[in-house]
Amino acid sequence: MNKILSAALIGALSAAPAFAGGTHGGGHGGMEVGKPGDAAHADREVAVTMKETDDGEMLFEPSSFSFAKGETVKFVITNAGELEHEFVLDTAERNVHHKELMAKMEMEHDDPNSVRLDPGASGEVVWTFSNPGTFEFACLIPGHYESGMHGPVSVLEGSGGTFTAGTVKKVDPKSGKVTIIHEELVDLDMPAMTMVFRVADDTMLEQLKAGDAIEFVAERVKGKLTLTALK
Ligand SMILES: [Cu+2]
Repeated sequence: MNKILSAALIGALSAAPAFAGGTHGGGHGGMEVGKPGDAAHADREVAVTMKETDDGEMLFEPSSFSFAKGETVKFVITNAGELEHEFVLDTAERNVHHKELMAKMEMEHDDPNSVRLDPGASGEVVWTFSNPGTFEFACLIPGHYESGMHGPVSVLEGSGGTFTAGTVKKVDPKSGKVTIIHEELVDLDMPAMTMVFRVADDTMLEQLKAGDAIEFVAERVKGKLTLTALK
């Protein structure tokens, strides 16, 4: 009897979160992707462009992001296209679910994790990435996600390491390595020189090109010098 009762209870309990997950709590309190940030205390500002291409694609530029856990980012988003677009930050799972809802009904949001923009308009999302993981930015207007409007946001476990200035000399996507001419690496007790680093996440490579002035955190990960955060 007890067993049957607890099985029923577990059934009821596990059904409840699935149902609750179907509701639409964008931006209220804590989300997995983080929480609304304070623009006055943003750690950095990034420009994002939304547009369509001549061959029918719709896209974001840049197409991926990588941040350190705890960073507050001010996204300055411009719709350079001829259609309405939106920028939504969330988990990929929630974006897919949200997209399905939007395909069924006309929805407009005013949540802090998103902004919807008319052609030619600009807007902002200020967001604190409080949890490590891989998240997603996307446009959930029907058909737009499928046309290319989504990309990964990697939030790397912040080490609290010291940021060091450097200049990118070379990016090698094949080997997953980047060569940086850098200042003294205080945490690693290394003088200024040019060195090859691995990256903690491949999306970091997409953000780097030769000649870029960057600030980065380098750590030994499994004995190898690795970039763990980037500005
Ligand atoms: Cu769009």
